[in-house]
Amino acid sequence: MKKRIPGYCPLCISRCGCISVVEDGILCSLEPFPDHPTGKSLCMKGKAAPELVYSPERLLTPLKRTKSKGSSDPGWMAISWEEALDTLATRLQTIAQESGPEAVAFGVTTPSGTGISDSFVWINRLAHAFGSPNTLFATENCNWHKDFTPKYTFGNSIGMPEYERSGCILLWGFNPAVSWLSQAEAIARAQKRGAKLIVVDPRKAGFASRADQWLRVRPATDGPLAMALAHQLITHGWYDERFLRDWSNGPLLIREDTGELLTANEIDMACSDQHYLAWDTHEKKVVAYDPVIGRYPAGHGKLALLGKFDVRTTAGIVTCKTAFQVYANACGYYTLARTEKFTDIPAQQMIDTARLLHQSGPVSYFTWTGTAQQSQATQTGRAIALLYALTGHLDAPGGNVYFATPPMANLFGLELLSEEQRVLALGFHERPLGPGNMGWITSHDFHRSITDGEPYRVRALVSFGGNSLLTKPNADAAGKALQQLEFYVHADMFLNPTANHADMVLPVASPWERSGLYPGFHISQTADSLIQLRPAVLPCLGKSRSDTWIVFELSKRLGLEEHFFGGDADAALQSLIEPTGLSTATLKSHPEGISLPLETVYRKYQKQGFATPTRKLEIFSEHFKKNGYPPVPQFDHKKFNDIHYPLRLISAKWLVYCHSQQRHLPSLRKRMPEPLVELNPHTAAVRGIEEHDWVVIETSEGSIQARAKLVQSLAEDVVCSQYGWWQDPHGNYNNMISDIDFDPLSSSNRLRDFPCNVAKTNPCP
Ligand SMILES: Nc1nc2c(c(=O)[nH]1)N[C@H]1C(S)=C(S)[C@@H](COP(=O)(O)OP(=O)(O)OC[C@H]3O[C@@H](n4cnc5c(=O)[nH]c(N)nc54)[C@H](O)[C@@H]3O)O[C@H]1N2
Ligand SMILES: Nc1nc2c(c(=O)[nH]1)N[C@H]1C(S)=C(S)[C@@H](COP(=O)(O)OP(=O)(O)OC[C@H]3O[C@@H](n4cnc5c(=O)[nH]c(N)nc54)[C@H](O)[C@@H]3O)O[C@H]1N2
Ligand code: SF4
Ligand SMILES: [Mo]
Repeated sequence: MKKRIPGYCPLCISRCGCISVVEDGILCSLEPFPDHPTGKSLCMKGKAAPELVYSPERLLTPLKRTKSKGSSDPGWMAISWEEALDTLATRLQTIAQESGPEAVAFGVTTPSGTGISDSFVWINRLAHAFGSPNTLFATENCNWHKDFTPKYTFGNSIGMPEYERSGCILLWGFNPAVSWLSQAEAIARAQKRGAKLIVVDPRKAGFASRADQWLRVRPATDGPLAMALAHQLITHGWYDERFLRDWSNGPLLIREDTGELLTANEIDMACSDQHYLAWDTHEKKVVAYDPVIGRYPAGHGKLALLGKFDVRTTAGIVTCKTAFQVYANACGYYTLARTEKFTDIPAQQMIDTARLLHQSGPVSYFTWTGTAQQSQATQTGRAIALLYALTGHLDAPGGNVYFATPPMANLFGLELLSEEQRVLALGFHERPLGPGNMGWITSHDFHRSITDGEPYRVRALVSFGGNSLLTKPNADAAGKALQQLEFYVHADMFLNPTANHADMVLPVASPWERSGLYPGFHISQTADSLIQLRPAVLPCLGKSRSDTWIVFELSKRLGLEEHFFGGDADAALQSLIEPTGLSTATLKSHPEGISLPLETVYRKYQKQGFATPTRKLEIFSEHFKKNGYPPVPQFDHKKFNDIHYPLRLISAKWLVYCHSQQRHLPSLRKRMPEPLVELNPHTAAVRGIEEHDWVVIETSEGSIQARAKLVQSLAEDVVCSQYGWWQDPHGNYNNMISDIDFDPLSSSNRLRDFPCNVAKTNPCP
């Protein structure tokens, strides 16, 4: 009997609506689901779902190690779930009693490139309920810079382009043609309708070849480029002065001597000390701004957005500039001539791009890992966000909008961690504004904790997927650290090099053997209005179980049922969706999803302000300054010229695979059997390299091999290689990257723009 069951493919962020075709209890194929807002088409990974489900390499029973950690064969032995979960719970409790719950780290793979989104909230909640502020996650190199860093500017994430109404779309270090199919479709439709397209990418990838402007930026010089474009907009007057005056903190006065915001207690003014000051150009005197209510006094004259003013304070005359002037001056450093040298972007192209931004709005933008995996990612993200702020299109029709999404209960559980436990997150003291805030830690801090006991020793890891040896920098050190862990349990569908260091592995059901909830599909209001409970279309294979099941079983054994709805996952789900007014029964009877009557409200800041300390869009971040970071974007220029090696190494995603996964699925491997490296033909020729030759890529940290792919459009000093290969002898990209050069706020790594060289070689056997 053939069944066609609606759902969505959860294997990546695109979450394409799909129909699972099941015949006689076997998953035969996945088909597109054109009525679904993300269901127009599926990629080859989605179509290969049956290969994933029935892969002979699936883990189908819990296993425990019988050989020592040093030996190449772990000597896996099958055990029962009872034994696995009992052992796990006992060990975790013992370690927590002896060393505190922070000595147990949790781990989770990326929801943007796996189906872990089905369980993400419960895994994080488990860590927090247990008392651990340490969850190892990819965030600093992944979503942090689109979802969290922008909070320091917009008080929110970057939002989502409203493609249906955008006049100009700016894709910056983001290649949706490979990484987010449903967004790519929306962009293609917008372009057909006449929207202009600007792409900033060292590679002519995806939409770059169809763009009105493709800016072939030199890797990791995106910050200076954004500042230079902003300089063009400001000097030509191509910015939304009214929006910036009314809704940014641009008018607030900054003392020239201290670089700090001038406050009301510094002048003889009858108002609260907490007020800031701006310059009234009519009255030629300061007016107080109350950040608590987010207002200036009624009836004030026009506020100065640019300019320098002498203000009489109780301690004498103090020269001040507006925050916007401070920013404009910082942008002014990035003249066309200077920026051309940094970025390799011709001066005329910068002017043309600035004009396009000005003339063809509303502008929307998206940026992702091209700008995130840099050692100055925070300032880069700020520079791009501020450039965007100049357009005035944030949360406006056709701009980057915060669509209305199905209301969900927040069960992430950060509040379950006491304040004392929260600040114990590894790396939190060094970077209090970074991912430690959310209970997420980096591999660098994790490994230091294991090997050096700094600032204390983590003794155990419970990881739900992930393959950090392949996906985080400095894999050699990572392997050594994992070997020193007292107790490591890894839950996964498959073994991988990281899991091979585990003491136990737990078999996880594939997404087709479990259900998953998705509240909002991101790419438009229609998509974001849809809430869908994807049903399991098959029973769990072997003894595999969902991550959610593992979490809830563990919660019972750890005595944490009170935080896990008595260990009842259905009750938990009902709680999660409570604010929507829907029941799980209703969602179950509508596997195609339910569209809620949600409406976009534009420019929400006009009612509620921005969720920032000044309640305005923050051109100037006092919060950054207080924590030792530049309050307006600033870059270390030495980094742009630190080449001891002649070439600059970058990496990117490929359509065929997600990160280190799927190389064992035959139909995919056939399409991309070996790792590739993209090189300019001239760079290749002077080294005697021809198309398809084996090449060795070398950095100060290590080397790998890959097949040459000659790409005329790539700059001569840029090399783009793949990461994530391990069922292959040619080496691990991330072993060529050092983990000590990272962003000082977020700790994102220099996975792009690493100095390297290439040479012709013979492949290893
Ligand atoms: N050089 C370089 N390195 C990079 C990147 C880059 O661009 N360049 N990108 C970075 C980015 S953006 C990210 S997000 C990280 C990703 O880093 P990781 O999260 O380590 O991702 P994967 O390599 O995809 O590892 C996924 C593992 O989780 C398992 N898995 C998949 N689905 C599930 C599930 O539902 N449950 C469980 N329990 N396990 C599951 C898979 O079988 C696999 O073993 O890599 C980063 N590393
Ligand atoms: N097929 C597939 N899809 C995926 C994933 C996958 O692994 N495979 N992973 C998912 C995940 S976890 C994520 S985070 C997203 C990521 O999605 P994207 O951010 O789109 O992923 P990338 O291809 O790594 O990077 C985007 C572009 O950045 C460019 N780039 C490299 N260095 C620089 C630079 O210095 N400056 C600029 N401006 N650009 C640069 C690359 O050439 C690339 O075209 O994709 C998700 N979707
Ligand atoms: S792009 Fe491919 S892997 Fe990602 S959700 Fe769609 S079909 Fe699945
Ligand atoms: Mo990611």
